[in-house]
Amino acid sequence: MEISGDVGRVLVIIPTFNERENVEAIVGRVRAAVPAVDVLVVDDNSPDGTGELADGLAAVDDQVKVVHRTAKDGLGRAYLAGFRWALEQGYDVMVEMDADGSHRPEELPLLLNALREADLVIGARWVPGGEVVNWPKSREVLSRSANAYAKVMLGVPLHDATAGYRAFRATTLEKIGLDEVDSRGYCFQIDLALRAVRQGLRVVEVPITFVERAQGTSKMSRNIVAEAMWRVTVWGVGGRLNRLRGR
Ligand SMILES: Nc1nc2c(ncn2[C@@H]2O[C@H](COP(=O)(O)OP(=O)(O)OP(=O)(O)O)[C@@H](O)[C@H]2O)c(=O)[nH]1
Ligand SMILES: [Mg+2]
Repeated sequence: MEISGDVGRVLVIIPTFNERENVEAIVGRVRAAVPAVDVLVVDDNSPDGTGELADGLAAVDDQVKVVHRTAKDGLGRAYLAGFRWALEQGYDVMVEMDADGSHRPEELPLLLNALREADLVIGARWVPGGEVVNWPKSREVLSRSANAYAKVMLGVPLHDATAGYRAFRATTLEKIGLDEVDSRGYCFQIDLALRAVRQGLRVVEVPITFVERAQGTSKMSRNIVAEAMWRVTVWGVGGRLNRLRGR
C-alpha cells in the first residue's frame, strides 16, 4: 500500500511495558511497511529488558528512538511523554501503535492517507469493513460496551472511541491541550477523541483489522476498566449539568 502525497515527518510512538517478545518485530515491521517514518519506543523501565532491546535497535537505525521513563505509569502518561518529545522535535504527524502486533504496521498507509482530509484518524474495529482476529468474545463485549457507554454518556459521534491505532496531526495535539489530560488507561483514547471532537476538529474512522496479541501478556486490568467507567460517567454528567446551566 502506498502513501499518496507528502504527509510531512511522521513519528510512530510505541509504548512498551514488558514487551521483549514483541519490540524488535514491531519496530522492524513499521520500518519495512513505511520506510520514511521514524519510530519512538516509550518504555516504562520494563523489568524484562524491553528498554535495553529498544536501545539496541536504536543503535543500528537512526530512525529508531527511545524514551526511557522510570516506572510503569500507564499508557496515557507514556503517550503524553511521547507526544511532547515529538512536538519538540518538530514532527508533523504522531501515530499511536501498540507493541503487541494488534495494530498492523502494514495498514499504516490507510491512516496516513486518510489524514489528508482529517485532523485525527482512528483505525476502527466497529465500523463496516473493520475486523478483529482471535479476540475472545469477552474482550469484544467489553470493547463494544465501552464504546456504547461513551456514545450514550458523551454523545461522541464515533464507533470506536477506545481504539488505540491513530494518527494525529501535530496541530491537533497542540489544539487539544495536552497539559490538562489526566487519563491513564485506555480512557485516554476516549479523552483525546472527545477533546478533538469538541474542538471542532475533523475526526475520521477508517476500518482496520485488529489482531489479538500472540506474544507477551496484556496490561488490561480491572483498574483500567474502572477508571474508564468512572471518568466517562463524570464527563457525561458534567457535560449535562453544564448544558442545564446554559453554558
Ligand atoms: N510505557 C508503557 N506502556 C504501556 C503501559 N501499559 C500498557 N503499555 C503498552 O501499551 C500497549 C497496549 O497494551 P496492551 O496490554 O496490549 O493492552 P490492550 O491492547 O488493551 O490489551 P490486549 O488486547 O490484551 O493486548 C502495549 O504496547 C503495552 O506494552 C504503561 O504503563 N507504560
Ligand atoms: Mg494489546
